[in-house]
Amino acid sequence: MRTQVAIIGGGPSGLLLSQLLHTRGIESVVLERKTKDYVLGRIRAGVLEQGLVGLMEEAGCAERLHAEGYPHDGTLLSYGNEMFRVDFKEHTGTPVMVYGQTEVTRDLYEAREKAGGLVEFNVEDVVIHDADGDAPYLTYSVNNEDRRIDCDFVAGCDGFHGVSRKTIPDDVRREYEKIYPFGWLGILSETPPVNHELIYANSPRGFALASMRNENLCRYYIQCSLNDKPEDWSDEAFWAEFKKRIPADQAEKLVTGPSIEKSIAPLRSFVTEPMRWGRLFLCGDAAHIVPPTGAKGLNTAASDVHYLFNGLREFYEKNSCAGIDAYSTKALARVWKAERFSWWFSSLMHRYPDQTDFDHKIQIAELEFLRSNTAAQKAMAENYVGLPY
Ligand code: RFL
Ligand code: PHB
Repeated sequence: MRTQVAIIGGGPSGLLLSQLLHTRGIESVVLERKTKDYVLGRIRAGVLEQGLVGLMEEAGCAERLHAEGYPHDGTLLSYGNEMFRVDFKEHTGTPVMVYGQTEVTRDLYEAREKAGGLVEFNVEDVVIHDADGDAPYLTYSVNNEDRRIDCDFVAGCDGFHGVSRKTIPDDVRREYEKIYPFGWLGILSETPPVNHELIYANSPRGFALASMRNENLCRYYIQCSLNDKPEDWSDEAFWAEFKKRIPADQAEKLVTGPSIEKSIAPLRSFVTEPMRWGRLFLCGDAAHIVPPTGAKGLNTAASDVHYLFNGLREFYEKNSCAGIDAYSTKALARVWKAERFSWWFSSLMHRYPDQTDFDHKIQIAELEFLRSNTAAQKAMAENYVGLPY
């Protein structure tokens, strides 16, 4: 088989790139290791920047997002029983959109299917060949049958554990990593949100986050130990702990119910450089990971897709390599700013195992400065709603 762009990974990055290329008549094939149901079963991000909303519009996939998503003009930050609001609309003129990654992925799959786009599921043993030459190709198997795709370019959209990043030779690739000494235990429950905007809570017992998907579906998180397992936490234990970490007046109005999903995610900051090797381009989690504080993971994947899509368009429509040559530098410049913001927000809101009383006082001082300082709120709001592409 031959295509113009072979895309490894049928998560949001790979599907969005494929659909955007389709709008410009550029062919692609998506290879996905899992089944569609498995991909759609993963509960992940919930907050979209306007940049991603714009890309979904450009891809012709934003109808449901606009009908069912919730624009949020601000967020709440609490410490103990104190709480204040950062107004995104006032400081940046822009809201964020609450709409789950699962729904984004579902909309993209639907669009690819409608357009007759090829997505191969259950692919195994994908190997990228000759990415540093002019005629790259992929080999892989489906149901023990060997297959090959020849292409002009390979987009590595295969997440943190994919094959793409590791295809870049060790002497070319440089990795930067920070592991955090805790995880997030998240639950999904069919209950009304405790508040109409998100609450990020710094409590003496650790971080908590009240988020949502719709008026009867909540996503709540608490900071937990890396040794914890989801089955160690009964729903009752989760709710009891969550209530202790948010302000008392919020805890009082919290509606609890059975969890319909419960999982633990470790927190990591990670960047690989460069994001291009020959005709292979890395996008999204394949190239970088952020801790979820600030909801930058999916949104940073989207900005990579934007730069790569425009680079490929320039290649096919104007016969110019300028965009693809600039891809890694442009993408990384924005990635590092999202890394900085996620690291800063994580450091501000979590309880670290080796944290002293002094360190805690500094966190509270910084929260109080943020509470009272317009410039600090504006800087936070600009980062939260997403820096320009
Ligand atoms: P994805 O979503 O990981 O998709 C990659 C796809 O590639 C497939 N794949 C392969 N396919 C073929 N061959 C191979 N060898 C392959 N290896 C892997 C995988 O099956 C998968 O379908 O990466 P993508 O598209 O770059 O999208 C990035 C986002 O998913 C990610 O940044 C966010 O979900 C991060 N993230 C969160 N971000 C937020 O903004 N807010 C959150 O609350 C949030 N929660 C999370 C998260 C990431 C998590 N992970 C990765 C463990 C919670 C978790 C648990
Ligand atoms: C979510 O709704 O899953 C979510 C929202 C905001 C974050 C992280 C996760 O910062």
